[in-house]
Amino acid sequence: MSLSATDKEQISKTWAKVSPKAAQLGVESLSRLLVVFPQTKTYFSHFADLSSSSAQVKAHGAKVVGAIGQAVNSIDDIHSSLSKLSELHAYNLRVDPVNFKLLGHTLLVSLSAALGADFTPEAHVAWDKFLSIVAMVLAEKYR
Ligand code: HNI
Repeated sequence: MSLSATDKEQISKTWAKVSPKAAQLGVESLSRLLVVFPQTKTYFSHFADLSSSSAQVKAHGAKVVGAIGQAVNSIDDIHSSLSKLSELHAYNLRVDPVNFKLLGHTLLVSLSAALGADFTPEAHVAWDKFLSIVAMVLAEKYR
């Protein structure tokens, strides 16, 4: 899968709109992940509080979206941008790759809520493709 020039334009245009609220986007998508797919909570059993008001969930959501922002800024080389994180998730955290797709889904929902009418079908397909690539790159060190 690869992103077309139009996809890249859509992503940079919509990212410019949501990036000032990146931390909020992060906590919302992570909170949705933990509520909608509660099996994902197992990876965060070391967090004292898993509610959306949890300082740990907020901090972690901000980190995740920070990495998404870096990948957006290196859209022509997502592999290099996420290479260290790919190693961390595969070798240290051992997160089952199915979960990357679940987070991709909750990120899409949060993007849609944040962008409203600007989340056009063209923006939607671009982000869906982009997040699938992110999920694939994060899982590529597993075997
Ligand atoms: Ni993920 C740590 C980015 C999906 C479980 N994760 C991070 C960090 C970033 C990050 C950034 C912080 C690294 C550091 O401190 O050096 N994670 C991402 C991205 C995605 C993703 C970009 C997908 C879009 N991570 C997931 C998923 C799970 C997950 C789907 C589990 C359901 N991540 C973790 C855990 C940690 C983590 C667990 C360590 C948290 C901690 O602070 O102990």
